[in-house]
Amino acid sequence: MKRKVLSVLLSAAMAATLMTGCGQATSEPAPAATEEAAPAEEAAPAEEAAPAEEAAAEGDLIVVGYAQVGAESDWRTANTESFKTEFVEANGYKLIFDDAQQKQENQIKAIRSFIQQEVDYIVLAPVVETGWDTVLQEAKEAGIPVILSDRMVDVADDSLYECWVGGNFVKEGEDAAGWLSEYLTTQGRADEAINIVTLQGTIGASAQVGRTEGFASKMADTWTMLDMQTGEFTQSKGQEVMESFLKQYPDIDVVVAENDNMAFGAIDAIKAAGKTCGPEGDVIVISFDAVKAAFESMIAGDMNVTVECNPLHGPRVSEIIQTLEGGGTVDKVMYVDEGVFPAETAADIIGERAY
Ligand code: GYE
Repeated sequence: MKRKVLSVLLSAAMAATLMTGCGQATSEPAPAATEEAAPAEEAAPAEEAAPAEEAAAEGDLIVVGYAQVGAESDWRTANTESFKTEFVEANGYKLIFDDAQQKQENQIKAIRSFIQQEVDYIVLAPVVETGWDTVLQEAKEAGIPVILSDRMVDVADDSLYECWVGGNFVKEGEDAAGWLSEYLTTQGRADEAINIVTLQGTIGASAQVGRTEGFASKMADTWTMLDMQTGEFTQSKGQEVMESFLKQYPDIDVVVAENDNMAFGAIDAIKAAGKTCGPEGDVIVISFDAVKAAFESMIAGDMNVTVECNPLHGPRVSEIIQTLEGGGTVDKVMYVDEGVFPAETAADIIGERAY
């Protein structure tokens, strides 16, 4: 009962602090449960033993298990921070956080352990899309709602998860190609043969699948995709793959890095090979995420554009949980609005970037 009162209070606070841009926001939390006898409960006798009070307070917390992908990128770090800041006792939560080091088997283990611990909610940022049916069925049978955040799952039965909130990766890929098309036109290169290589994210991850697909769907006739290989969303692997691309292909016009960290690695590889990149350079660098370091890279003249992907899902997932706690319903799929930031905007925007 106390927990319900707390959740109603939180819902109001949450509504005020929610980030703008969370597309179709979840439905409003259920109306305040005014019939809840908050004052009687709040007026606990002062002499009540402290340990008992603490135990009661802990029992009131909403326990959330977060199966996180890993710590592979700046985006991921910002995402973890967002959850750790939001899911704190002061907001009525106990967070059990698990870093799966980019391995699905670790995420499956984490989910099973959350089920064993009887958490109230499971939040999953699935490393890849497939292979979740069994473990999500186990969560369903245990009566624990699963909220997907960031990446998507590909399951036969979509009742295995409550909802999903994240970026529109296909649109991000389309936006990247759209930017390139316009940029080449402004450079008088619209009819030129353009050679492209792609550093893909973790193969089978929604962010990889969507960005690759979105970009491919907008390829101009004059563009050739020379090669695509995974850089696992990490800077070191991005650098390594770009080094081998540069050895294999003497005439690369564009590198599409499916996240900023791989782009940073690619930029290092390009420079090490004695080439230049960015608006004044030999190779056009297109990236995704729009983390602060990408703006620094654009200001330094190395990167041409970054397509935004917002990682601050903590408050969004919290709002979803509060809505469900209040008996409300949420949309099954919730996209976050995202922008495109070319190099010429970087100096003006960098001050606003929080991560
Ligand atoms: O682009 C990348 C991270 O799934 C959107 O994962 C996320 C991606 C993000 O490692 O930097």
